Amino acid sequence: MSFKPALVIVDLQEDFCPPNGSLAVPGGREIASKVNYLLSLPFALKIATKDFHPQDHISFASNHPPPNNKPFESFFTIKNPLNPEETDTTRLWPDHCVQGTPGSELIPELEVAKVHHIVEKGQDKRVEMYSAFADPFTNPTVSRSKLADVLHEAKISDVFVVGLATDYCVKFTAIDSAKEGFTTHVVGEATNAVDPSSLDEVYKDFDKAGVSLVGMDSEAIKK
Ligand code: VGL
Ligand code: ZN
Repeated sequence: MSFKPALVIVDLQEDFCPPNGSLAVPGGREIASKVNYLLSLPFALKIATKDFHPQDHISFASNHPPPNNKPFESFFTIKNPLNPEETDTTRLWPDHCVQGTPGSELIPELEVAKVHHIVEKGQDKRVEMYSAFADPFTNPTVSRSKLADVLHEAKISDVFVVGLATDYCVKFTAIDSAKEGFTTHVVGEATNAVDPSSLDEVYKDFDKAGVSLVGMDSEAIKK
């Protein structure tokens, strides 16, 4: 298959960025200049994703009773609403990226005019959906975005993932991209993590999934 790259910019939204984001990732806003540089390159498709939750979303600590409702600290077991035997443990967060709020907007530093498609995710209140492709359940999948269809229709060979956060939505989006059959790369300098101390583990997960971690100067981007 011939080389046809896509750039997927994950969740570069106000709530994930200092100074005012409710779930601000350290250095979140600073990656915009690197993402904009990548947007100036000839990727066949340039896609931005948005975390886009309803106010009653299951990942918000505020929607759970005490004492297990501490943002960042508490965990919750989600059952697949379509198959209660399948469960997943999820971390609870401050309210973030609520549909229609300023926190859900892409940051103004991002040159959004160069983006071909915006993919919204996380709308189903019943499940967490870090991946921009689908929620983690498989049997059956509860919620799927249009991302896989858009990439397959364009006959994309390689997906380059950037954005926020390395250890959550970037990670699961990249791993799902590899599962979808795309040769998948994460451009390290154009991401930042909620918990930078977890990055060694994240990079091992990339390795296991066949996702390559590349630099901004990678030949893979320029070819
Ligand atoms: C994300 C936590 C909760 C992310 C989204 O975009 O990485 N993290 N929702
Ligand atoms: Zn979220």
